[in-house]
Amino acid sequence: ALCIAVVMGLAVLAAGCGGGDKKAAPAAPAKKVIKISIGLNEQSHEYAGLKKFKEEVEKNSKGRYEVQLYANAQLGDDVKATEALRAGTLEMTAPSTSPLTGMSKELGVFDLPFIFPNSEVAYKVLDGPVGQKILDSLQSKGLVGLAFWDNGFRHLTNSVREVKTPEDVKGMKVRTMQNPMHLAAWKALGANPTPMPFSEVFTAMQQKTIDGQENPVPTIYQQKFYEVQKYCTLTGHIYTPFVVLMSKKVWDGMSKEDQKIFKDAAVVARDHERKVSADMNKSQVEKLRQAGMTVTELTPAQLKAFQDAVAPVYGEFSGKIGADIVKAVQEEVKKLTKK
Ligand code: TK8
Repeated sequence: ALCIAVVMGLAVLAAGCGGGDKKAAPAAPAKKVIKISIGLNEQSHEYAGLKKFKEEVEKNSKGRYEVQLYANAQLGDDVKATEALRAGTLEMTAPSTSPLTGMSKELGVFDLPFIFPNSEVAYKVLDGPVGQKILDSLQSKGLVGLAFWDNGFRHLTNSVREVKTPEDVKGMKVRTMQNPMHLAAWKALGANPTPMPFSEVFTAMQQKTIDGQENPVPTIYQQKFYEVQKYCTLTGHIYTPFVVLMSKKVWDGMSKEDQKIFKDAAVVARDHERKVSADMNKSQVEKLRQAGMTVTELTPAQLKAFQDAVAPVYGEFSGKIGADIVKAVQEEVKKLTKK
């Protein structure tokens, strides 16, 4: 009966049932472990950001925190990992915003096709007051958004044929993220979209249960999608950010100083991650070609055909996302592109 405490864990057991006459040296306070999980692999721009984040947190907390990194959806895909944060069973994750619009409708503004003309404008909106407002909307969902990192402009790949026009995607089975706007956009183009978590995509392409998928160049290259996809068209149809999230339960248990360490680290790492992503976007189009892919750049007229085909998505979804937030982003974009 004495050692019934064993069920309460080893520490209790050691303290309660040990010899008791050895004087233990004052123990150093235990490091607090923060686990952070992502879906991409260790070669990704996102993982480069995580390494920087870890370095910053551990340095600035003088080793009081240990940040453990998990790639390849080891602790769950975007939706599962985010749910674990809400439950308080995982500390951090950095998913794409798109599969989370069921939890927070405001995030859906990024899923409107062609809403950002380029990364610079996207970064300014994401890092400015509108982006902050969207991050704040996560608090009521049990999530604290620390920063937006770069996932990037998404491009179509497939194993069937070269795509230059919407007609070319007719009937094509395209995997999308679990997001209603992505589904609507691909339906509008005449494709046959299938939502699926990221970790299942490679195998689905290999087994040809899907013909294609869409992701930014660094992901297509680093995840070796060229091994199972022959064609890539630089459609750039949607810009998706990553959002660096912490469980609100964990966040609320931290001192103000520690909260600041994490917030600052997410911002420093963001700038590093975006730089790595930009470099990869620059160098890896050529690498995809060298790996045997046919990479197609669209003419402005060809691109316009895609833009026109997906334009109805705005009418269908703006109200659901929140007309005010859609307008706020569009106005910011307009201001920033004028200069
Ligand atoms: C990784 C995903 C990925 C995203 C996707 O967890 O699902 O296609 O682009 O980066 O978030």
